[in-house]
Amino acid sequence: MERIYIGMGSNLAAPTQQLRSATDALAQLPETEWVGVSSFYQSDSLLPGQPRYTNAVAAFDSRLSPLALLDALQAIENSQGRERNERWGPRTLDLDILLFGDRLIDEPRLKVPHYHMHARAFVLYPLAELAPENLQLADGRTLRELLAACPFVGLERLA
Ligand code: ROI
Repeated sequence: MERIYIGMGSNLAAPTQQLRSATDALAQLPETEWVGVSSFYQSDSLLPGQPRYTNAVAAFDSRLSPLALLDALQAIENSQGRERNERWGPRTLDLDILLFGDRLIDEPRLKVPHYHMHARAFVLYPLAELAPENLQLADGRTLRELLAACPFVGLERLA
């Protein structure tokens, strides 16, 4: 079993509901033991002109392979109405593999740790609710160090 962290995001069609449905779907993945989900956080889109996002992080232990998990995540995205037209466009549901145990994966379909997680408050703060602060990310920096360099600005934690 490897500990996996998934970043979830939505900015269309009732984002909070989208993340709740996605959480339920993740908790039912085969060969997987559920750990938990963070609080939900709202923030402005990094790209102007899009609705605000709701983001959260989920954690579980799994025996699925990384690509089998990626397929399962894309099936969940599609079942929740994800349309893949413009890159970085608004979306009903985005599920990203942030960390997969301590693996470094560099394949055409999948790069882990996730590229942009190191500097995004809407990933790091929910991750910190679930992961130990001494968790090491790819380049050897710890979650604690990344949080220290990433102010809690523009994030609104939902009740
Ligand atoms: N902005 C926020 N706040 N949350 C996201 O998940 C998110 N995802 C994206 C872009 C458009 C970069 N902006 C985001 O893909």
